[in-house]
Amino acid sequence: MSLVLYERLCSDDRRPSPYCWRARLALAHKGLTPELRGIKFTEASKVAFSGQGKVPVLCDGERTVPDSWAIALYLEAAYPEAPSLFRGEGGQALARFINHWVDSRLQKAIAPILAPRMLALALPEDRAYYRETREPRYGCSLEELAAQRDRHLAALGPLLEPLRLRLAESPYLCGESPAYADYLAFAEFQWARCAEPDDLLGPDDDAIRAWRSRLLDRFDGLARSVPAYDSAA
Ligand SMILES: N[C@@H](CCC(=O)N[C@@H](CS)C(=O)NCC(=O)O)C(=O)O
Repeated sequence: MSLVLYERLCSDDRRPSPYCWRARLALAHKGLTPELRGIKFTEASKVAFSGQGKVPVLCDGERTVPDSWAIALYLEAAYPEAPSLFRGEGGQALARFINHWVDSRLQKAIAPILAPRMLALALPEDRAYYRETREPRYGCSLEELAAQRDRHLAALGPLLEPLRLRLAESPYLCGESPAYADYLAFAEFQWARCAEPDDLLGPDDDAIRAWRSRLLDRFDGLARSVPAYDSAA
């Protein structure tokens, strides 16, 4: 059966989207290796067959699944023999809670720091679209947003406290080995790694840094294998 993952494509073949990293890591957790197809910001029509225009979209044979959470649920149901993404009903419910926390808090804190960087990371033909869609979201130009960087960085620190506390207790959010809740949070740091020259973590964040490093190494270094921002040409 053919397995294809449509994901965001940026310049130099970079793939920074955190939503798409959720799907990449969920597939790796299940031991699956999809064919990757890059979609530019201005190519939403190329995934219109999925009934919407966003990525990730997974195609597994005849089956098309848009949305990272739906992809995780699909993989868990379709590949029950492979390692579980949730480890049971309670684990799935808690992963969904983390999904909401990441979408509504963590990503909202990280995105204003990374959005100005993303302008350069987007393909040249996508930059006008990126500016037109993101500036209304932040209510200012991307250059003004860049000037607010220190304020957004300061707001991120306290928000990471639950991660700091949990990762001081355990190598992964999900215990001795990672599962989908880990990938949800880690994908935001993977986005930062792709888009941002500086480490967003502070001096008190060694436990988060060690967790991030373990996840970069996971699956034969899958997340580490893509270029970090500072190795940009
Ligand atoms: N709820 C969706 C959100 C997906 C999403 O927003 N993906 C971004 C990846 S860059 C996207 O396609 N955005 C459309 C755009 O930027 O125009 C999920 O979890 O997969």
